[in-house]
Amino acid sequence: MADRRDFLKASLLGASALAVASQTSTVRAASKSAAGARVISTWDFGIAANQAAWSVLAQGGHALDAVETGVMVPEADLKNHSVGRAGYPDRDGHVSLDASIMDADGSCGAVAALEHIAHPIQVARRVMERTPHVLLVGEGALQFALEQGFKKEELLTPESEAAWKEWLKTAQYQPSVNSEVHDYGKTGIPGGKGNHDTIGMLAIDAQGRLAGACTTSGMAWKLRGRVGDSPIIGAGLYVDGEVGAATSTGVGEEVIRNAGSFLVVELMRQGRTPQEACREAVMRIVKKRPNASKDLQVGFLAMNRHGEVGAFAIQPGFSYAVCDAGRQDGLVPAKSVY
Ligand code: SD4
Repeated sequence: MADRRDFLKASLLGASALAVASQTSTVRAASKSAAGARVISTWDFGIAANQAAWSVLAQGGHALDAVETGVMVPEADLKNHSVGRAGYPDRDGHVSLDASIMDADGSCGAVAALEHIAHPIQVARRVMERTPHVLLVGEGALQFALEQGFKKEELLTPESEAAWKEWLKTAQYQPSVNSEVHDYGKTGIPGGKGNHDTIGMLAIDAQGRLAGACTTSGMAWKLRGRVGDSPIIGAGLYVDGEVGAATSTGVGEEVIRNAGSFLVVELMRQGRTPQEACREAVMRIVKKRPNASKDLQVGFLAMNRHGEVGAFAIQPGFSYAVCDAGRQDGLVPAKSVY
């Protein structure tokens, strides 16, 4: 009897050991197929977004699919008031969204001032893949999204509406270009807790393919029709498979003025590391507008074609999330001018 019990016990142990072994080999197989893959994104909400992107990369998936999947996480997050659904509205109470997506070969698509569609990044990808254009805006972007089968929804949540009404009480209806500092930052520090804004995500997959995505509700309480850097290819996002990729967060007007993400990629092309390139692009902004820069935040995030990453910001507080086969929840504080 004892022999039989021992035999059964040994068999069960063997079976569970086999199950563990086969699980381990699945994990190993996944990380083997994901070797060299990496995804990075702006701010701490990037951790959850990266994990969604990683679920694509870990299966050996394409960087473009990974970044689209990843940024849909904050787009759907009702607690996030700066990306997608539940984003803070413009001065007149309309939630209007900007997004762009770009592949390593220069294919790209974007939407700006898009209302009523919860996942603008998906519409941006459709612009890229199903039209001869790069950027659709406003009513036309909405019309295209509806033709593509996206659902028209009210994106203004009661919480965002209440925040907007609170703002109206004291703002005298004046839009502020740097609302992250003055209006919704509890600490008053740009990039501080409660100040998080755009998600820009860059990925390299196991086959060495780069891609990027960027999505935002833009500046809170902006003028109706205002478009930031995020949907402007070369400003809020740029990818060149031969060199690297860059994205930005912060005051979009400053990034557009300097063609920021394009500049970061070009600097990497000239031999700068990702961090050096981000720093130089930040310094370009500061040099042109030294006084204004004391009170505004811009952060760049970059990845080169070898998967090396770097970032730099004007103000302290900017951080970025990193996820690869070694670590899925890394958060790195970026260096800054001040
Ligand atoms: C914009 N860069 O619309 C975006 C949003 C942002 O702090 O990051 N705001 O300008």
